[in-house]
Amino acid sequence: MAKITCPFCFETFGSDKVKFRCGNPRCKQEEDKIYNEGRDKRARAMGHVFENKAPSFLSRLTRPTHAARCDLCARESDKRLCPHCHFELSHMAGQIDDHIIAIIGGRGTGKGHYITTLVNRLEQEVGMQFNFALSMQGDETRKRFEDDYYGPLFRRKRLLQPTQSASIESSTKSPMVFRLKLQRNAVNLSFFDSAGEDMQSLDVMSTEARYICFAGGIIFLLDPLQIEAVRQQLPEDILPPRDPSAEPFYIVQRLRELYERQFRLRPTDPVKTPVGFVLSKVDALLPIIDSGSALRRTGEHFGSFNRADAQSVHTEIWNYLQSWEGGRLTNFIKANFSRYHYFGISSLGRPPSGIDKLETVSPIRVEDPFLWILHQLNLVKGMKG
Ligand SMILES: Nc1nc2c(ncn2[C@@H]2O[C@H](COP(=O)(O)OP(=O)(O)OP(=O)(O)O)[C@@H](O)[C@H]2O)c(=O)[nH]1
Ligand SMILES: [Mg+2]
Ligand SMILES: [Zn+2]
Ligand SMILES: [Zn+2]
Repeated sequence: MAKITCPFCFETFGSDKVKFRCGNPRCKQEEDKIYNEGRDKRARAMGHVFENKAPSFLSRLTRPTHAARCDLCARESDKRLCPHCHFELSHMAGQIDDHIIAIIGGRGTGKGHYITTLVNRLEQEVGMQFNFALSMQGDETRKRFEDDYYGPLFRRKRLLQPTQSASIESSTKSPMVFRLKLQRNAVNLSFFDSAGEDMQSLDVMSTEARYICFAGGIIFLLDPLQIEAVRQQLPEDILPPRDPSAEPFYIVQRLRELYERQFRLRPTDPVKTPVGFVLSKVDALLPIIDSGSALRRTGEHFGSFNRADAQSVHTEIWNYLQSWEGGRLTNFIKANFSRYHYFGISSLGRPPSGIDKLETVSPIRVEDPFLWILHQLNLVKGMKG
């Protein structure tokens, strides 16, 4: 029997235990207490929830329980729910691999813009180069991605709003689920966009951002515009206000502590989850970095992860961090994480100018960290370059 781990409450259960939600608008609409409980939602009528009553022995053997008949109206429904929290599971949950990708980092480091431009790149050029097909799973994901990410940035050409803490906005705790079709197989990717606000304390992180510990890969954004040595070299009008809570060094330490707590790591055990440490907003750095910098060209991953190119970015970013932060960040990372890589990206391609509409969105290297994680998960090949 296939096991499913719910990407909302992280309980694991057999696929025969799933419940269903009736999709017939004329069937009974009822308050779903279990759904509301985990989400601090006000009562609203939703489709009737029912169990798949004793599927026949034969049908169990021949096919997984994809759909079941409603006990009230007899209409078939394929909306499968986690039995513990009533999260709507993706179609193939339990049959294809699920990977959780957590995007974390302090307030205003650029996580929201990153996810939006990454998905857009994956749907376009990168998708073509790798023969990927990306699709969204479920109405919640489609609506949220359109309303909070794609719509504002690409249709209305506006900057995104700060993400609300998961303690007041429960959707922050929910993943956006994508299906990625690769050349030979398909996987579900659950993207979690965290609120920088929730990264400020270990207790909040461990309750509101528990998914981090279940992640198969972490994209950790660092804002270079919060690094003092960088601020001194750049014109003031492109600098965001100082925010000590976005300080990368402290958030990296909290991430480490989170793993120690959750998995009882000893101080000498490294975190083994792949973590891409990603310098965001590198567009703003172009005036002060080397003219031969790798950040001025593209990653050239034509169907496989370009390791040589990634290595040159890694070394370059390591060097910058070393000279700006004096080694405390890079040394801490080296001592505490065993699979990590440095990257540099820009989602917008140029510093946004105040309240105006964005003229263009031309991302730099946003796919690099993501492709590296897929490579770490053995989903895409690497090439020496
Ligand atoms: N120069 C430059 N600025 C950027 C870029 N991406 C984001 N920003 C700026 O950073 C601000 C914050 O970006 P968000 O993506 O909302 O940051 P976040 O990490 O999601 O922040 P929280 O939701 O508060 O955790 C934006 O309003 C932009 O002003 C970029 O690629 N280049
Ligand atoms: Mg955000
Ligand atoms: Zn659940
Ligand atoms: Zn019904």
